[in-house]
Amino acid sequence: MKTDTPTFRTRRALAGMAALAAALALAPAAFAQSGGHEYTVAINSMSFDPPPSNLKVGDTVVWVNRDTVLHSVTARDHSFDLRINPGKSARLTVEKAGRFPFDCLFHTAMRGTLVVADK
Ligand SMILES: [Cu+2]
Repeated sequence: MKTDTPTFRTRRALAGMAALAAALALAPAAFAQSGGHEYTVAINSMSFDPPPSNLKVGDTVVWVNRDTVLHSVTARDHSFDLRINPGKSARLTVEKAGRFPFDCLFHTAMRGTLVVADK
């Protein structure tokens, strides 16, 4: 009799459920963090796509690096500084209103400005 196979399957199933439960537990925290809108800004061919024009405090910008080199999204006043590897993304939740010029530390011709309104 092979009695160890069902036990093995049960263990694997339990491990899978534990991982799923952990993922579900993280989800509400991620939503609670922001509460604002989420926008995606791609980085393509060594330039930033235009940021959203209607950003408000509490909104989140997800930067997606579609290039094959490392980029940064660095505020000139250093209020934010993200490093984004090729094919990866990074999230930035904007916490104060104002104009925030930014560039890429590695390619200084890459520039943009985040304009953030009050809530
Ligand atoms: Cu760059």
